[in-house]
Amino acid sequence: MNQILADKFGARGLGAGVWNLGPGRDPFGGPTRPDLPILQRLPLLAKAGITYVEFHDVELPFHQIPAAQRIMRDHGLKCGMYTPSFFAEPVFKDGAMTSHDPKIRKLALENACRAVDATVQLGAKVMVFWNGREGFDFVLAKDGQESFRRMVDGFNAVGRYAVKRYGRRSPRFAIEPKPNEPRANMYLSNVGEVLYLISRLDPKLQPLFGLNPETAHSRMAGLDYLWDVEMCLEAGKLFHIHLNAQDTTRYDQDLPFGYTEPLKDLALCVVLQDAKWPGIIAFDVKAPRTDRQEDITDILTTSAANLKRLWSKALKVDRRKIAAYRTRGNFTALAGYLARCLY
Ligand code: GLT
Ligand code: MN
Repeated sequence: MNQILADKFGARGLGAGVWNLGPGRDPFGGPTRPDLPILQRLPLLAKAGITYVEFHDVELPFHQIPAAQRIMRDHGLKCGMYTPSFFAEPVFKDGAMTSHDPKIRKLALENACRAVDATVQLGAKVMVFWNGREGFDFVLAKDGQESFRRMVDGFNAVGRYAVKRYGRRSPRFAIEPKPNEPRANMYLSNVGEVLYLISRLDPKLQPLFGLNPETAHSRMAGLDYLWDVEMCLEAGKLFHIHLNAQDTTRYDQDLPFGYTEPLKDLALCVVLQDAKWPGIIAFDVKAPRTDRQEDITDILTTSAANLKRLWSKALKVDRRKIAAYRTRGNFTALAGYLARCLY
């Protein structure tokens, strides 16, 4: 699998988060499987064909990095990205960088800086920020303009820390948009909003900031994921990618990549191939509650198999035909051509 990706366009391999292999909790019920210790999940990820693993700070705290690195070395794993968890702890219940409480904003900044150190220590090139609790459930609960300024100040402060401490070795920061869940309304809800935020950061730091668009998050908002990726590419801001699937606009499902909209996923592969995407192809999927412990990696092997199939088919899509359909304005026929390539 990884060879196919590498041979054909230089992508560095497949990624997945340790949280993808959870114990099957959902908002209405507790675990359905044993909660595997994080370090024990690493060999499973490797066995499923993953070469780049992703962690939150709460999953891999700084002092456990050496232990993780030993296991990673033994299993041929590298770290694809690291991310501070600004959503799990009660202290961040009303946001981290956008909290009203300056002490909480300070704590968020300290966590983010420690996550920068961990990212460097783990040799990852990217640190992700997901906007988990940044947002509001009730109108006027926050002053939107003030919240925006707090995010600008927060991201600037993290960027300044990283540059001061690591200079050109600083990781890059990929902000991951999501429209809602857990908050009713989340700040940085879509790609356009994040691009706007980046444009308001300190110009010297802007090159360090980009995006991590996720399939399900775009589709939850009723937006087209491919256009979101194309916008990131056009802006030179596609820093990371989280692929999965989503069954229309409802709660975040993190289904296997390629499951719900394979034709659009085929088109995504075409765009990534043409862009010569040099990064990791990372899945952000969730082993469903109904899968048994021994089947917990099915979600990853299914995603990887779907990607492999779609990737090979995308290589055969005739780009000249696409251009001709575009020129003639035969868009329905173009859709038919893509379907022929797929089925
Ligand atoms: C959380 C979220 C994901 C993010 C993770 C990184 S956490 O699971 O649903 O989309 O990528 O913080
Ligand atoms: Mn994600």
